[in-house]
Amino acid sequence: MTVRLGQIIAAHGRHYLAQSDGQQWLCVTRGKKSDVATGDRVSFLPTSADQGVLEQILPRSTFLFRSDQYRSKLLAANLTQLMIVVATEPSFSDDLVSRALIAAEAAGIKAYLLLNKTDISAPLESARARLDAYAKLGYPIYELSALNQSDQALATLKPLLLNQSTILIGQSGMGKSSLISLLVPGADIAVREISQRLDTGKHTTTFTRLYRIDDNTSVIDSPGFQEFGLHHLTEGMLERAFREFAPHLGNCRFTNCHHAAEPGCAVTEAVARGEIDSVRHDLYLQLRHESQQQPGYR
Ligand SMILES: Nc1nc2c(ncn2[C@@H]2O[C@H](COP(=O)(O)OP(=O)(O)OP(=O)(O)O)[C@@H](O)[C@H]2O)c(=O)[nH]1
Ligand SMILES: [Mg+2]
Ligand SMILES: [Zn+2]
Repeated sequence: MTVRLGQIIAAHGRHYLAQSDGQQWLCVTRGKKSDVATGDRVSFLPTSADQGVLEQILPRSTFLFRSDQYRSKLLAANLTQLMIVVATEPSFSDDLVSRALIAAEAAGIKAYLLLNKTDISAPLESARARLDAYAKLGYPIYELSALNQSDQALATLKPLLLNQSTILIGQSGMGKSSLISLLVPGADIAVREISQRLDTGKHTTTFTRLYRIDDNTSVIDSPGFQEFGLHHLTEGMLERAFREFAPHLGNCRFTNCHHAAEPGCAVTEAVARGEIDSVRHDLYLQLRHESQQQPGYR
């Protein structure tokens, strides 16, 4: 059989589901190589009517990583944008939202925030107030209710997704899969089928899954996360990922300034004047600390 081209639409352990011409193929990698991610464009050699062996990963336009002290994990490849889903209830973590934004900046992809479950009115105002900090940084925020105002949610999302490769990420229970099933009717069923094929046997979101909406539009559902390590980002990547630092970079007294305790640091001076949120600067220091904790880093 001849080699085919496809896109990875789901990854679980060392099993991958590739879509090629509307058909799905359960693929494995040769040997131990397993740096394949959802969204990857691949070539594979069919070994039966619906199975194959991955040959090559085609060059990626973008890649989104998270990492801990020991290794980094490719969450998805070839994205153009990331939507962070938060909700009125359960409450969301600002630390995680900020980390996801930093990951998007580092990957060079656009980032949005979606506030879901606006039908739950009691916590709505405080959620809005908290999100205002991200709006001030220039990140667009959209309000939705996947359950109670699904038509409106669709009308909001569709134009944002058009001709983009989008991933929805966020903590568990925020409503990522609910939004996806509005966009892709039958998505629930597809996940259940894939769970069986990839042998997870679970119905909740346990792996990333790409849904193709049209030739140029796709959306990825991902499992909720409880932490978002960014150990792989270097200091230089970090300072550029905090977009509000940009006007100040290059104005520090020392060219190799770490923006921590150095005299004449333009960034910490901006923090002192209230132009940069001190919570964000603290996160920068924390991430810088984490990036230095890499004993056996690959
Ligand atoms: N009230 C209300 N509930 C919602 C809304 N959207 C989703 N939910 C509920 O929130 C719960 C979690 O929704 P999911 O879509 O599974 O959340 P998720 O982000 O995919 O969660 P994980 O897969 O665990 O990461 C479900 O019980 C949904 O019915 C909404 O707009 N309003
Ligand atoms: Mg889900
Ligand atoms: Zn500085």
